Amino acid sequence: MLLKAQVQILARQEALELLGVASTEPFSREAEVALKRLDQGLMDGLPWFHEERVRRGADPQRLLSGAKSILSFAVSYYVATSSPGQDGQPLGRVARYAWGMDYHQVLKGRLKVLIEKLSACLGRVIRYKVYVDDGPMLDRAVAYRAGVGWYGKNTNILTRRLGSWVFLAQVLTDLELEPDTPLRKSCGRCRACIPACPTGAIVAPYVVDNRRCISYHTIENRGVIPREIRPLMGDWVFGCDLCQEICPVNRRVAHTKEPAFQPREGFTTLGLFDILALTEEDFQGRFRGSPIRRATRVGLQRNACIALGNISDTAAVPALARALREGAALVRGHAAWALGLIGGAAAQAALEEALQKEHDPWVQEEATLALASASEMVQLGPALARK
Ligand code: B12
Repeated sequence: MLLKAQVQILARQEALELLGVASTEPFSREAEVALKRLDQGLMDGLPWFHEERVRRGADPQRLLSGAKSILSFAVSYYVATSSPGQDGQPLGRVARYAWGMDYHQVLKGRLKVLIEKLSACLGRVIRYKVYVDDGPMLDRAVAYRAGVGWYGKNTNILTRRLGSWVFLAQVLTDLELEPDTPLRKSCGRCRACIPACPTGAIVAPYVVDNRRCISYHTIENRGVIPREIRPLMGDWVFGCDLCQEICPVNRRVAHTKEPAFQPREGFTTLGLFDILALTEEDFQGRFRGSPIRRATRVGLQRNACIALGNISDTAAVPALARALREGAALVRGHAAWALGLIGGAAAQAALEEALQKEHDPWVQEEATLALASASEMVQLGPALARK
């Protein structure tokens, strides 16, 4: 008991807000759920999320032999509003979790300090491993078992005090601590998050289909975003918060005071013309130490094209035309799509020019389809104006 109280005090010192303890029994039910989702193709597009990873991650003894307990932490990143955008250009939205510094580095550093201090208090070496998002451990399953929060229908862990705007972090350790019990709480009859997802990615309560999730497409998808998903993505360029913003549990939560997670200027929304113009060197420099780096430069430029298409302002035509001439193939194809959506004579001319020079078959296909849609709009223009 004394030990748990000591951990609590040290956690507070390291600004690790919510703490629970989970046993190291295998997470058999959660592994079954994850394996079923894999089988059903709901995790498609994440090659690193495979059967062996799930089996390993669900068995704490395989991660650290002799492990006796898991410390489960939740740390808020919530800030309500973003800073105003950059010099009048169209902006793309970034999910809140990426407004501040890279949480992997920040939290892992704190967890290590906590263990070092605890080790000094106890006068013995503690065997441990830390996990924050990027390891095989099933972070949500641990938080649920440790009583840190409950499963929301959008699959996020909801906490009483901080809502779902939390990062989850774990220390798997050989310390023997009294385990906590899961909370006796659920979302009840509330289903608000399900229709709030514009792509219908929450296919049933507690089930997200990765292939439809805006967060997946903008962050993890390294290829073409399906044509039917693109118009539904709005102006999101990195992640998505819609299923959390609608959640009533998230309504009255306090802002985080954590300096590392305060919104940084130029990270809460991204100037879309700036993104299209980024060189690899610019990209690495600007997003070093930010979760946004995960999307890669080409991925972010692809997302910027889609957002510009959805915003549909003709002021974006020159920037998109340049991307269609000079971007990577993935960017060129999505720039063509956006120009087709915006339409007008200038967009049409850019697409015609591209079609004369383009060698990539997929970009040719996108440009051909886009040209058909842009020309249709040019022809419909006068008719629409007469109405
Ligand atoms: C892969 C992944 C993604 C993928 C896939 C999402 C998905 N469907 O899992 C993508 C890129 C889409 C993604 C998006 C996001 N992610 Co993510 N992601 C992960 C990662 C690496 C693995 C998640 C996982 O195991 N998925 C497998 C599926 C099957 O799990 P699941 O849907 O969560 O279901 C589990 C439980 O809900 C439970 N469960 C579900 N149904 C049932 C039924 C029964 C009977 C039982 C017993 C259990 C159970 O068991 C399942 C297996 O553990 C974790 C970090 C980690 N290592 O755990 C972060 C993590 C889940 N992500 C996180 C965040 C912040 C996000 C985003 C909010 C970011 C954003 N704003 O864009 C979105 C949220 C989208 C959403 N609604 O899920 C946080 C979530 C924090 C929280 N409060 O829950 C995590 C925990 C990272 C962290 N350490 O902070 N993510």
